[in-house]
Amino acid sequence: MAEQVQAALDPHYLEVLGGFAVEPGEAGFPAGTRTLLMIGPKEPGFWPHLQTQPEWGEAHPVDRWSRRVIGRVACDLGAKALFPFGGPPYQPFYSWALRTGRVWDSPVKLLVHATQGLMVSFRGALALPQTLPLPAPAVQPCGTCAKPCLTACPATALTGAGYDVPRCHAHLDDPAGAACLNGGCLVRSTCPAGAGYARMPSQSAYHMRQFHP
Ligand code: B12
Repeated sequence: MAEQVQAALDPHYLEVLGGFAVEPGEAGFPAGTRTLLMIGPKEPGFWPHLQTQPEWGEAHPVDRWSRRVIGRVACDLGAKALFPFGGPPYQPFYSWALRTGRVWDSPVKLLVHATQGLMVSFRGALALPQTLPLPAPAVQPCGTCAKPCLTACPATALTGAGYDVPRCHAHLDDPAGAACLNGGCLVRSTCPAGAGYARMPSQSAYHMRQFHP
């Protein structure tokens, strides 16, 4: 079944980033859920693929594409699809990610993944009625890291003290914030753990524009 899930995701440049077992009757999940799998972009190729899809060019293409594609995969597998967008209220993707043992909170609080670093993000989750074997827990990459994330933010908006959202927006309004706006958050892109993750600058720029229209 685990192979079947990944095989269903492969054509869409998506992958299982981690999962966890859900207790029978546990609150906060669709009835009958026994396994939750968290799904994110599989690189290289995710962004160019997305731009060939019918949703591209209309409003909120990434979320509408995620709904269609992950929704269909869920139907085919007898699962329920859950999404990080569409709130408030929001599904607690951040807390779920911590529960996988493959994603952690970083020194700047954003989530960090062993191979995708601070660039980790989710397009959806699959709530399955079966108890499935899960991706093994990984090693937190920050322990041995020099932690450049702590000092990378030119506006000191995202640091070990947390995330000052108004300060981040003010910097993005200033010409000095062009590098962040056009190439993505410098804190996220400085993460050594994510250095091998082929996220395209145009993809980061798109998400920054969503965050800061
Ligand atoms: C609302 C929201 C925001 C808000 C407010 C964040 C806040 N202070 O709470 C704003 C608009 C500021 C925001 C910004 C960003 N966000 Co955001 N956001 C969300 C969203 C939709 C809901 C969070 C929530 O309230 N959940 C409800 C509570 C009950 O659930 P929870 O999981 O327990 O909530 C925890 C998180 O909110 C976390 N948290 C607290 N403060 C912050 C601050 C930040 C920046 C993040 C990422 C998390 C975070 O602590 C909470 C308690 O454990 C989630 C998706 C989701 N469904 O969870 C994405 C999510 C947390 N965001 C994400 C991302 C990618 C971003 C951006 C980096 C987007 C971008 N530009 O590309 C930016 C940060 C700007 C930057 N420097 O680049 C990712 C996480 C990536 C990561 N590596 O950690 C998520 C999971 C979305 C996804 N599809 O993957 N975000």
